[in-house]
Amino acid sequence: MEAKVNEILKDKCVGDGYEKLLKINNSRLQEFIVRFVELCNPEKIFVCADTPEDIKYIKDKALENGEESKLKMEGHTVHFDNYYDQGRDKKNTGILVSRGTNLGETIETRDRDEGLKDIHNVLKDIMKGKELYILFFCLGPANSIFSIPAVQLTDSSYVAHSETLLYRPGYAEFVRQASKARFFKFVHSQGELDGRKTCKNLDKRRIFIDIAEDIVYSTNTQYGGNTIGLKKLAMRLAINRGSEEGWLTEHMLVMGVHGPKNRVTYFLGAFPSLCGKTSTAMLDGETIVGDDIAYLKKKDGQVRAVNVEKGMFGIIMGVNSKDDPSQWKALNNPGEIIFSNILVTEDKGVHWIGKDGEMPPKGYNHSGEWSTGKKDKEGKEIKCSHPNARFTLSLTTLDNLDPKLSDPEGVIVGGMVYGGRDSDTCVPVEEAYDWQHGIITKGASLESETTAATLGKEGVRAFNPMSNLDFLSIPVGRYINNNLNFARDLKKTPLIFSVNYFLKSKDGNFLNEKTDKRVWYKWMELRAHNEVEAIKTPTGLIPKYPDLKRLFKEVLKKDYSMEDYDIQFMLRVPENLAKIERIKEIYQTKVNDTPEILFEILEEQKERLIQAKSKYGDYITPDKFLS
Ligand code: SPV
Ligand code: MN
Repeated sequence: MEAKVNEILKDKCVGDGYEKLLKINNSRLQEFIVRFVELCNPEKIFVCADTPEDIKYIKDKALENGEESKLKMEGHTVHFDNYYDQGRDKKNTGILVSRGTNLGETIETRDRDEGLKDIHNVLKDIMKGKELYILFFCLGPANSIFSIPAVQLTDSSYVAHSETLLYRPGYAEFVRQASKARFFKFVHSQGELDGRKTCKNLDKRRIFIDIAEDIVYSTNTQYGGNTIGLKKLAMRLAINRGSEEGWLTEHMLVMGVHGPKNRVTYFLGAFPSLCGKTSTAMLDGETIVGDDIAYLKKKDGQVRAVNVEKGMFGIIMGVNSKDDPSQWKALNNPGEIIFSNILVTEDKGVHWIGKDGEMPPKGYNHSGEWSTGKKDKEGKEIKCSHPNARFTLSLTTLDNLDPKLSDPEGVIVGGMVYGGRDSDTCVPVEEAYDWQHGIITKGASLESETTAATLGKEGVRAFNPMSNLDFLSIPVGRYINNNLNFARDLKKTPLIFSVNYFLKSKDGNFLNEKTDKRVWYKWMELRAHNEVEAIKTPTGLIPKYPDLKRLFKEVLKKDYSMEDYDIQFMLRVPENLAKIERIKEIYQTKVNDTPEILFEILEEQKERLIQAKSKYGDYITPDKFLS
C-alpha cells in the first residue's frame, strides 16, 4: 500500500482495525478497500475479525443507531425498511455489460461505462459522517472445494448484523489464503435515513452487478434481498463463475428426507420466492441443510451440493404452530432473531399475517403507527405486517438442523425438485423421465404467479426458469445448456421432479392441505431408491394410488381418498398444451441461444398430450394410463 493510503485507513479505523487489515496479505483486497473508502468517505471504519467482541460491537451498533430495536423476548430485535422498499427492486437491479454483450431481454442490464459512472456519482461521499463496517465471509463451508471468500463494505449495521447470522465467518480464511484469494466484493450504502431510520432517497436506489471486477454495488435501499451482498448479489457472480468452471449455482433449498430404516436422502428444491421454499426445507420430520441457495459440483460421478449460507432470511407470513412447528418454536423462544417489517405490539411483542392468536388492533409496523383499517397513500389497506416480512436467524437456532450443514464435501444429491405457484396445470408431484426431460419440462419451463417478494403487481403468471431468472448473469440459453450438460459424465444422476402446492379446484379452493407435501417428499425418497413404482403419463411419472394411500396414513394419519387422488393427479391436457405454447414462444422470441433440444423435447411432450387427448379427452384420470 502507498504511504498516503495507509494513512487514510490508519486514521479512520477504530480500535485495532488497521492491524486486522494488515494481517491479510493481499494487495488487491487493500486496493479495493482504499478505493471505496476514498470514494464513500466514511468518518470511521470498523473491521470485523469474527471474534465474539467484534460481533457484539456490530449488534450493539444496530441498537444504538436505531436500525434495530429490542423486543420483549431475549435476543429478538426488529428492523424496518421504508414502506416502498419491501422487496427486491428488479427495475433498478442490473448487470453491467460492455457494449456488444447481449444477455437477452429477460435479463436487466446497464451499459457498464454509464452504470459505473452513475454509481460512482451516487457513492461519492455517501458515507460522510458515518461508520463503515468491513466484514469477511466464506460462501459455502470453509476448507472446501465449494468455498468462495467474500468481503462486504456497508454503512448499515443491520446489514452487517444480518450477515453475521447468515454467513460463515471468513476473516481467518482471508488471512490463510492471503494473495491467492479469488474473492467476491460488495459495496453497500443505505444513504441518508429518515426519522424512522429507513432510506430517504429511494430514487437513488441502485443494485449494479459488475461481473468484470466481481463487485456488486447497492445503494439507498435496506431490504435484505437488495443489500445483503452474500445473498442474491453474490449469486449473480457465482452463476457467472460456475458457468466458466463447469458447476452450478441454484436458487435451491437443500434438505435431508428421512426414508425407511434411518436412511437419509438429500434433495434440492427450486421455488420462486413466496412459493413454499422455506416451509419445504423445514418440513416436519425432515432435516434442513439450507433454504435458499446451493452450489452444485460433481465428484466421483455424483452430484454434491452445499448450502452457500448458514442462516435463514425466511418469510414469516403464514407461519403458525400447526403447519410450521420448527419455525414456530424458534420464533417463540429466546435466541438471536431479527424480525423485519412485522407488527410490534405495545408490550414489544410481535404479530404477523397468519400468526396463531388474535390480531392486535394497533401497534407499530413498516408504515409507522398502525391500527386496523389504515390505508396507504394509494388507498390500499395496510395489513398488520408486510407479506414479505421476514425473520433472520442462524440455522443453529433450529431443532431440525441436518448434521451435514457444514460438511466440506457437501451432500450427495438424490433428487431435484422444481415448483411454482400454479393453480391449474401441473399435478402435485411428478417425476421426469430422465435428466433432460426434467431440466426442460420442469426446470426450464417453470412458471409462477408473481408474489410480494418483488416490487410490482401480484398474481401474474411469470416465466421463471429454475426459479433463477432474477439472478442470472449469463444468457438464459447458456444457463439451460449448462444445466443440461452438467449431468453428462455422471455415474449416478439425480432424479428430477416437479411439485405443485397450489393446485386449485374449479371453484378456487386449494386441492391440497399445506401438510400434504410431507407425503410427496416421502414418495420421492422412495423413488430415488426404486422402492415404489410409478405410472407413466404424457408429462411424467406419477404416484400410484395405493402407495399414496399408505403414505398419507403413515405420515399424516389421514385417509386419502381415490376421489382426491383422481382430481389431484388428473392430467389436464388443455392447460398443459397451453403451457407448452407459452414456453416455446418465450424461448423462441425472448431468449438467445436456446438449445435445440428444448424445442424437441417440448414437441414430443405436445405429441404425447395430443394422442392422449384423442383417446381419452381433455381431462384424464390416472387409471387410464395404468398398463
Ligand atoms: C427471495 O426473494 O428469493 C429470497 C429473499 O430468498 S431475497 O433475499 O429477497 O432474495
Ligand atoms: Mn430466495
